[in-house]
Amino acid sequence: MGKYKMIANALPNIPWQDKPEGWRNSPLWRYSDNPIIHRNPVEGVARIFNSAVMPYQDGFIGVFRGEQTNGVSYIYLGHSKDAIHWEFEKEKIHFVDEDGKPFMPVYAYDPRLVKVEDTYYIMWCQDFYGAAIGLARTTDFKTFTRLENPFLAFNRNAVLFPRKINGKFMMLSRPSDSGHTPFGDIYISESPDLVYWGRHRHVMSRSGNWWEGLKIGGGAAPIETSDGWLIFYHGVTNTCNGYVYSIGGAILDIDEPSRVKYRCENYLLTPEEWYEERGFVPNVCFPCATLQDEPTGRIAVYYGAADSYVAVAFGYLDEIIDYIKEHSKVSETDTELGKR
Ligand code: BMA
Repeated sequence: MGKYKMIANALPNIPWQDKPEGWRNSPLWRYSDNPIIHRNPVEGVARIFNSAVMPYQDGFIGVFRGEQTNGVSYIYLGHSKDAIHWEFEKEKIHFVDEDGKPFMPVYAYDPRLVKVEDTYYIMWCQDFYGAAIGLARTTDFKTFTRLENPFLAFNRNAVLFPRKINGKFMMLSRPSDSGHTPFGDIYISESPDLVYWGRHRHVMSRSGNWWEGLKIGGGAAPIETSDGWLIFYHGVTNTCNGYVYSIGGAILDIDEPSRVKYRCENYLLTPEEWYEERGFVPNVCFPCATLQDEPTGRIAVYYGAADSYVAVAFGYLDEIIDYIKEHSKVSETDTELGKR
């Protein structure tokens, strides 16, 4: 029995590797066989990265950002027995609209995958006369019903919470522009039905910490714990050689998640390995999903690396929460309700 509890299922087949001897400076350590997805994984797809996975039936399923050889990103479905070796469907996901008519976004990237009650939801970035949030639901991973644009352009990095809070769907998002967005803070919005969204509140802004001083954005779906919602997000700094994307951690209030309880002033992972530092876009660790096993407190974080690969890092819930608390630095704009 750990110090903290996560409200999650047992996942005895979670991919796992013990912490390497002498590992320091983070409660997350990398899988030694990273990256788990290499270049040219599917015919017509040059790179798969920034992708989300989850347990499904007797194995795992995932939605993957596949950048085609023509440079346009779409979402591809992948299956795996062990969440490390993945097989991808050759055809990109074909959505239908709510009337059952085919719907193909102009482009689709950075998908997240979240199960709320009995339905799986995919959130991604798509064109709505500018970069905006795409949203679809499926119950069988065969029919994907795209819901109408939940938010106005310009917005990205949408992540649903895995359960309703006070009877409402909750979604993190990051208002942006349509380009490489040189700003950005995390907000939350609620909805009774995934159609009408409101009560928009500010969650947290980029901070004075160098690694997240330019912009931040939601990453993996929040994990419910006895201490609040644990989130892994991305934080970006600007250097003389371009942006650097690191993984940060914070804990949000369980009933009022626009309030940040703890926020780690240190990154949890920053580009250090060749597959993070070198690639189509160098220096990117971009978290999009986690797997977790309640009884052991094990967490596997899935992240895109250098816009070229998918990689995995591991950690224990107790160590992650302790580390975030030990290094927590919250500002007033973090802890307040955020409605101004
Ligand atoms: C962001 C997004 C991500 C990407 C990152 C680094 O704006 O487009 O998909 O990983 O830039 O290129």
